[in-house]
Amino acid sequence: KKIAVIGAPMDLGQNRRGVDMGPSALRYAGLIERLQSIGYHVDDMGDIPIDRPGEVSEEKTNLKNLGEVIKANELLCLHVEKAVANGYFPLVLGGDHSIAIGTLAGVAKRRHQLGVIWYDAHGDLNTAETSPSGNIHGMPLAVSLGIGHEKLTSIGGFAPKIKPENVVIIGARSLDEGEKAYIREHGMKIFTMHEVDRLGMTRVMEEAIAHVSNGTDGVHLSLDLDGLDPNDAPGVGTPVLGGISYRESHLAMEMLAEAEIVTSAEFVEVNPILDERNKTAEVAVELMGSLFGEKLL
Ligand code: DIR
Ligand code: MN
Ligand code: MN
Ligand code: MN
Repeated sequence: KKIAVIGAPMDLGQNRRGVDMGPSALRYAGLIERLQSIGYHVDDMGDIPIDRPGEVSEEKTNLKNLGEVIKANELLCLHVEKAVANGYFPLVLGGDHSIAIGTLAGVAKRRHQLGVIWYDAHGDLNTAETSPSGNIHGMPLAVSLGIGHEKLTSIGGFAPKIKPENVVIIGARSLDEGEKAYIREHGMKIFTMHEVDRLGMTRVMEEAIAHVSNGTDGVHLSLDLDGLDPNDAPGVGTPVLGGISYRESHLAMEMLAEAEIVTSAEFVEVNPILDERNKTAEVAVELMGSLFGEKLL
């Protein structure tokens, strides 16, 4: 099996600088060697270029850095699609979560019934109208579902990329009003922290795996490190107390590995400036080890 590692050092989808160093932090934490030691052929494709804010001309909207975010995601889409076409498992390193727009666009070009696991404290289901912040990192799931600014939803040349019935959100504990309305309206599958506490991660993952495997032709894991508890993953821009533990997250990744359903993944929102001695990147690399089938014995 072959993995294509693609860095997306994007920090323009939110307010905290430093998340653009996420790909470096993940590589420094030993990502490439870790994947190789499990037995994969790993091609590190390096990082896609990201413009500085204000470089790309923009129309006036309340979407921060819209032009730069569009340009980077169009490019990321091309790289991810090419990786899938060449038989690679695309592993995208963020960067803030706005890069999921390009990752999903690229994967969805090749997988028309894509299942998605959204592991996050947030729903990322905002639009320009519902967003309290104007930050595009709070919108990538909505955009991929075909709702939001047309210039975002049309990235890759088609919309929508995914269907609400093929998505499961895990770890949510901070949802804006517009996001709640969308989830209710579409009956989206969601395991908030209440369900994680109540059912336990084993049952949550059993149900989540069954849900995203049903009638799909691939499963994408979009893992926002802020889905984890800030005690375990402090280096994130928008931490929320009461998150998924390190152990629960390992279990979740191990169950995904056993189920053999995941066909693409991204790990986002690692911000080394806010971190404690690269702890969050190290946690992310350990979770990737489990996701890719690392075994103790
Ligand atoms: C908030 C924060 N819901 C927003 N979203 C984050 O700005 O839309 N997503 N942090 O990961
Ligand atoms: Mn090679
Ligand atoms: Mn997110
Ligand atoms: Mn989040």
